[in-house]
Amino acid sequence: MQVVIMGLGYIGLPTAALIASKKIHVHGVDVNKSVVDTINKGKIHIVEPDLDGLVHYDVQQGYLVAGSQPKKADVFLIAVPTPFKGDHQPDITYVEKATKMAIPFLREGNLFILESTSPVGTTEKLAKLIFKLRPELKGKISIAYCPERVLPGSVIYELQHNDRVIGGVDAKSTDSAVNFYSKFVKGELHRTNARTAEMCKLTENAYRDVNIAFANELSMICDKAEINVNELIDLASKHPRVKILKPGPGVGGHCIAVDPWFIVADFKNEAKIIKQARLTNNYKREWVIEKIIKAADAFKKKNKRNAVIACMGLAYKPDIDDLRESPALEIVHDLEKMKYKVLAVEPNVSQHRDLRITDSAKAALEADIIVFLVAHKEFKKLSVEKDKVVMDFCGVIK
Ligand code: SAJ
Repeated sequence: MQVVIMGLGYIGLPTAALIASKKIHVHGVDVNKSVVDTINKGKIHIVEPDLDGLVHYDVQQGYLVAGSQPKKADVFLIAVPTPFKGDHQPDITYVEKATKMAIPFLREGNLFILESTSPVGTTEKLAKLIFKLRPELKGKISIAYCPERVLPGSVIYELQHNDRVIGGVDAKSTDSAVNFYSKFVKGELHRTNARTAEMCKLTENAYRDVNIAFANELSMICDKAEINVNELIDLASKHPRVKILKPGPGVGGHCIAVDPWFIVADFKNEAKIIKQARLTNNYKREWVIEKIIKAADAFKKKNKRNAVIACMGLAYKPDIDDLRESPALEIVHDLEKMKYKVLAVEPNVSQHRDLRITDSAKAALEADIIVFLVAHKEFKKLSVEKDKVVMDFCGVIK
């Protein structure tokens, strides 16, 4: 069996590596030449535990090869990004481009799979595009949508063990996609149609976004009501049917802050809570900045000098080095732009393009105001002197 994977990023590369490790020949395609060269050397261009060893092994064994162009195969799998445009409208140009690149190589009996997070109806749209250019393939190939649902940081484990939702444009397509995934997924494979599978992926991340927004809204209410939000959440969650997520400085990463907009864009009148959750989670960052500024200005008034503010954590969530769309990083940038004296502390990153990163012990000694933005495990052990102003936006302090 030959598999072509279009897009060798955070999802495409681990998927390619896992499939190749089952002794299936994988030809990975990426438009970025340096990505192709890196992989062909058995190395990787992204940070993901356990991935480097797997890619090295697959390339050495000859089961994984990268290139700039697709070739004839049995299965074509699209895993390119679907960002949104300035007005929060989904942008599926990469998906369409990758599909157009694959179309000339399609043959009777092939399976074509879309994994990229996409608005409802995208897979049917791609089917139309394929049959417009290759009408002779109508009824002769299978086309399905199967979203990835892996957590950055444990991708290789989750790719194998998580359940998958698989939706074909027809029953035969669903069957052949289920058959394909059963070769490397140990989790259950759930059959549906393409539209439901597309909506399922969006729903999962919108669900989490709405629940985080609930926690963030509570944190702002509690601040006004002089109640410790973390204690409150712990207590409320003792109810057998209540489980509240944790408030933070906002929602980062490439998925949860993006995917809900794909629902809002197509269902403006209906998706009210989903849209408000996005707005609330974005607003939380502004609210945090205002709080820090207030504390810094009060310090200056009292002490007749500018406060040194230690910002603890830059990553988009605890215990990772991923800074993509990180609210903590944006808060630090904004404070710096406003000329506040900031010490950026991030134990998982040693260097940054435009920030000087310091270690937490030093920051704890030098700073006047200590702001916890990400609940990294290192911060939980830190003892802070009593004379410091401490602001905990992520529940580090017990
Ligand atoms: N966050 C909170 N409070 C919480 C939980 C998370 O503020 O209680 C914040 C995090 O700090 C972070 C953001 O939310 O800024 C997102 O973090 P996450 O761990 O919830 O999710 P991601 O973006 O790393 O990965 C998500 C996952 N989706 C779900 O859990 C429903 C993952 O399974 C998906 O595969 C991934 O999105 C994706 O690719 O869509």
